Amino acid sequence: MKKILEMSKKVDSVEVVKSYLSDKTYYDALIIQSEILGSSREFLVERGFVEMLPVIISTITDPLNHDVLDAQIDYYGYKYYVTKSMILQKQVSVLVHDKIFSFSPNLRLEKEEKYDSGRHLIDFVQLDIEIKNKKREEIMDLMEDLIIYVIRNVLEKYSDIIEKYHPSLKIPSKPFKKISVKKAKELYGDEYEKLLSEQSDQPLWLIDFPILEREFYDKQDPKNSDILLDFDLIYPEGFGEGISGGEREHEYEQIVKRIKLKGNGLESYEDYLKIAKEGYLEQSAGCGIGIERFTRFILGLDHVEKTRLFGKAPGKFTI
Ligand code: ASN
Repeated sequence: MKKILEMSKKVDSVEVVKSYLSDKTYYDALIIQSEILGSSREFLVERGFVEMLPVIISTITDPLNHDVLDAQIDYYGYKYYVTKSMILQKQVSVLVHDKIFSFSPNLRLEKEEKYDSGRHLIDFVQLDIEIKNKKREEIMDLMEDLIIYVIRNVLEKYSDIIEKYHPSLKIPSKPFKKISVKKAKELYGDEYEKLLSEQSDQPLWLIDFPILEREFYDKQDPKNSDILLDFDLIYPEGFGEGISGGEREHEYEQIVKRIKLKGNGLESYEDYLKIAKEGYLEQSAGCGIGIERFTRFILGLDHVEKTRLFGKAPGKFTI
């Protein structure tokens, strides 16, 4: 905590406005991002998805697999969590409509060291999707189509902007390569994600994460209990991770087992566990694609903070 106060800085609000007006990147990034939002929505609605409004605060949220500072709101003596991801709400939402999506704002108070990744904002938006009774392969296939659809539209409409920022951008070809985390570690060592991304010129899938490396809601592989039926999308050219998702745990006993395995207490999930115990949760699979990261990749920018107005990068305090 002390280190954060020493290193983090307040950014002058007038300087922020001046940079928006002098650096054309913001202007162009907003045009591209607007196209990403519109094209993604069009793509999903065309395939029968129903859009739901995002959940900003709730009695339950994603525990995440990595450490962030906590964000809670006290409301008449009860505790609301600010959404870190809508995963647990998505599992409930597919009971109402089989195929749902939402542009979901997530608050993750990342430690300031994350700034250098170029990929982190503490307040970002992910396009979260979930489908009832689907396998992960169908989600991956859908996301390949979505990425191709969006990039094609961007290139068709805004080739002048792309030419200026990321002239080597091309429409990826299907199917994207898949590599298990185990295999990737054998080939590249601990820096596998970074190296895979840097050495690739096409997006690719990392699959089968070891059970303790991801959250409790990603489904354990019934054929190999050490791994999960999940995936990450890795952008090429060093742009790193852009999607994570998987099949979900939906059975009460298994969920409890998985929460305990991660060393988490059950108290924070009381409302979620009640629903699971009553047998309401069903099989589903889904994922989330970070909008700012997608924009950064398409434009080939060095940092996601350039992809939106009022972006909050780790360690910065700003309007
Ligand atoms: N959106 C992700 C998923 O659907 C979860 C996350 O962002 N942590 O799996």
